[in-house]
Amino acid sequence: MPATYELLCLENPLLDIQAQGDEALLEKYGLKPNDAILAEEKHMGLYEELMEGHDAKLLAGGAAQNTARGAQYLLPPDSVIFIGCVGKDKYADILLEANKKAGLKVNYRYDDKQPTGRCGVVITGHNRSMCTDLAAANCYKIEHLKENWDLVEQSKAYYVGGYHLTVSVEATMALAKEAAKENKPFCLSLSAPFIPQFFKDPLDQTAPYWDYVIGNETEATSYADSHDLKTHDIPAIAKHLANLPKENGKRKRIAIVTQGTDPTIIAVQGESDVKTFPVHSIDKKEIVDTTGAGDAFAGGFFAGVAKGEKLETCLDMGQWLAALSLRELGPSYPFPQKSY
Ligand code: 26A
Repeated sequence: MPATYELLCLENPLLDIQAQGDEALLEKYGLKPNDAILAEEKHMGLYEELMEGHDAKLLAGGAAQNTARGAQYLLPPDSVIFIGCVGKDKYADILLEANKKAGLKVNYRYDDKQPTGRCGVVITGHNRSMCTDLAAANCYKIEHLKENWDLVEQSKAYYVGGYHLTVSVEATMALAKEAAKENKPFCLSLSAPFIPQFFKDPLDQTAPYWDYVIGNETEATSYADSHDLKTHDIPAIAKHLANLPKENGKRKRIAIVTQGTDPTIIAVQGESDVKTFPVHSIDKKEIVDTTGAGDAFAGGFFAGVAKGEKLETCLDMGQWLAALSLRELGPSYPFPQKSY
């Protein structure tokens, strides 16, 4: 079957409920200023409180869905498809609208009972605390992937957000194994410190299949701690990730660790030198919101991979898209479209 999509992305389609907060709000819900967590019962009041008392904006979110919109931004029409589970509600319509605007194809499964997942994003200064009630997103099952396996076969590369390890390890592994079997690139993001910390075993199960593994410095150090690497040196951690045992010997693994405004670190399997790559500098005054900057970087980077660009160009495309996203509210990209 001829390949139709350059990239298939799987993870949690979420609606971001984003607002300015303060210490009192963080304290009320037991949130750290800069974090991403799964909501518990005690957090359920947060979403309404953000909407009613804090003038929240409703924005399309979900980390890998942001990356998918980002990759599509840089690729010809109909290059990227995103899959995940939503509810039958107006929140799903907001996501569809944003995806349509970005030209992103989706194959949502609609759950009958659960509403679309929500991520409360509480901004305090330069920090943002994210608290996710997965709801329908948590209902994605391997059967849904199997029912749509033609899309998997029609895609040339797979990107799974590590956040999906909280939902379906089976679906993640099915894509990972298919990638190795067909010699297609399989990309995984570490997503948040709690993934290497509390989902270590599922993460380790996917590790042999990573052709690309991507994360930021806090996720890399969380990985180092949970795997007892006894170092917080980012280049050393990146090198470790790149050189873990690998299933598909036809591709060298590439590990990418972003560090905010500090240079991005890249380690290639079997290479002794770790590369560093500067970010695109942007005037502090121009930064509207950092939410989703990492997702944007991944989107730009994998658009480059899909185009077959050399590593330096892929990195530059990632930095370029991240800089654009920093100038927008939430995990968004500017329209009318800018070209790289
Ligand atoms: C399972 N969890 C916690 C999550 C997320 C998530 N996306 C998927 N699963 N927690 C936060 N996000 C998304 O991260 C983006 C910023 O990088 C938010 O929806 C936000 O758009």
